[in-house]
Formats: sequence, structure tokens, C-alpha cells
Amino acid sequence: MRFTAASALAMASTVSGHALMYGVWVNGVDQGDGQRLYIRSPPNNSPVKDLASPDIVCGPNGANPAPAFVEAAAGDTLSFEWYHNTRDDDIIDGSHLGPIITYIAQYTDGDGTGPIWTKIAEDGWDGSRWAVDKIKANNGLQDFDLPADLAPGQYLIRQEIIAHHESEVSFEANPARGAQFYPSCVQVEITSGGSSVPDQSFDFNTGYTYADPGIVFNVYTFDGGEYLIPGPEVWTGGNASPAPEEPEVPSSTVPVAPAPTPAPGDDDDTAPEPVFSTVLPSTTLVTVTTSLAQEPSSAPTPPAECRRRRRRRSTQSKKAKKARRSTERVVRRVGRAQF
Ligand SMILES: [Cu+2]
Repeated sequence: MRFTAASALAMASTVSGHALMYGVWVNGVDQGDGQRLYIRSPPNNSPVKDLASPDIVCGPNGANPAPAFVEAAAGDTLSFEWYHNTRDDDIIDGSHLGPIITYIAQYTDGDGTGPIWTKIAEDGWDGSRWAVDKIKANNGLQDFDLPADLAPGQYLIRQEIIAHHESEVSFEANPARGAQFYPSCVQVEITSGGSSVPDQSFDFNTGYTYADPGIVFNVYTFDGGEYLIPGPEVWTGGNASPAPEEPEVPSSTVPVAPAPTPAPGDDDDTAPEPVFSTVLPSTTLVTVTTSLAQEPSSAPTPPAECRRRRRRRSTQSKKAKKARRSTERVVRRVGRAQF
């Protein structure tokens, strides 16, 4: 488009709420700025809304491989870090309520279109907060665990924020509105793991539709009940049984249940929503938020790292070993550079 004063104004106002991915943490260790290095970063923080577009998969720059990969092992905890205009700012406008969903695919140099994706994590509405509320309170970090039995190799991991502030109508019916997708594809090399290969064959251009109640969704009239996260169920191929790796978890730590447990009584329709696994981390995060209140948004990296470490204390013993191991992990140049 031609750049005019009018379009500059339009952009200045519309850019205000959006989000971009900055980088990746592996077991609590910052892997550094990954933009255009190991992330196929879009040119700006604007959303994608057209479900028929290849951009819905990895964004407008999704067909251009980045020069590097982040290294991790199966079972590692990854944190994808988002921001609004500068790192550690307000992350995303508070109006942009919605879920954060994470998918994986075998690595491709292509744009990610086609039936290649498998959902490995999702975070929607937990009965009181949206996933977006939580990353805003968590310095932009969205945590998820890699499947414990994931096979080694190169992958794309796609995480998206879906913002619902204009999604009471579909983009198809009104291109001025519609759900806003912020997809970001990270190049990851799994250096060690098991033998499970993700196999859901999900295709965003056909699997996400405007008939999906989790896509065309009115967040303003939402009754606070159940929100149906778009896409397939989370793949459990690598996690069918819990990994037998935690002899050192203190008894005060609440064990992570493999699945929500049915409420014992099941006799009261007005009872709170089922407790999802996301509730535990969110309680931890609230504490941290208050202690962060006066941190300047331009704080240098070391304090930021301290803050994040504190947040993880509940799982510290479990993660400590891994964190040490991953300290030496660096982004490694792999394969052909494509410039
Ligand atoms: Cu926005």
C-alpha cells in the first residue's frame, strides 16, 4: 500500500494493541532475541484475520526460514515471550482477551500450510482469567512442556494468541472486524528425546473455520462459563503416562495431574468451573505480579531474569537440573541460510 499521512495515522492507531514474539526460554533460561534469528518474525505486530490465507499459519513472513534453531530436549519446559512495542512492556493491550495455543510440526522450509500440525498445549479461559491476562501478568511468557517422548529432530513450533475484542462477527462477514490471530513460528531442534512423532495432521486453512465457536466469539456477552478452544485436542502421544523423573519434588508441591479430575459430587450446576491444570501456575503468577509493580519496563536483562526465576520456585527442584544443563545451550546455526 502507498504510505500516506492518512495511512500513517491509521497504522499508529491500529498498531496500539498488537503483539510480537521476542524469543524463547528453555527451562527458565533466556535464549536471547530470536526475531528473524530463530523465529520467522512477521514484519510488524499486526494480526492475521483471514482463515483462507497462508499467513494464518506462520504469519506474512512464514515462508522464509530463519537462519537458526533453538535447541531443547523432549520434556523441557519452553516459555515463548511476547511483547507489545518493546520488551517487557504491557505485552498486549488488555482488550485483546483470548486463548494462547501451541502447535508443532515436522520442520519445513515451506510456509507451514497443509495438514502437518499437532496441538501440544492450549490455554483458554480458566473460569476467571484468559491466557492473555496471564501473560500480561507474567512478563509476556507463555509456558508449555514439550512432550516427554517427542522424537529428536527439527520442528516448527507455532504459538498463537487469538484476540477476541472484535470477533463477535467473522472476518468473512465483516473484514473490518473478526478474530485477530497472532501466530508466530519458532524453529526448534530437539536434540534428545523419545520416539513419538506428532501425528494430528491439522491444517489451519481448513481446520479453523468461521463456524468455530472459539473463533467467532463475543467476549463482551460471554457468561464466564465454558470457552471452546479452537483446533484439535492436545496431543498426548508423548505423555500417555507421566514421566518417572521426579523423586525430588517436595511434598508441599501440588503434583500436576495428567487430566482434570471430575468433581466428586457432580450435583451442583452452579459449582465453579472444572479446575484446569492452568490454575496452579496462575496462582503463582499473581504473587509475582505484585512484587514487580515498580520495575521499570526498560529494566536490563539481569533483573528480568531474577524475576522470572522467582516465579518458578514452586517447580524449582524439578527444573534445577535441566536449567543447569541448558545453560550451555545456545542458538546454533543449522542448515542453509536463506537470505
Ligand atoms: Cu491488536
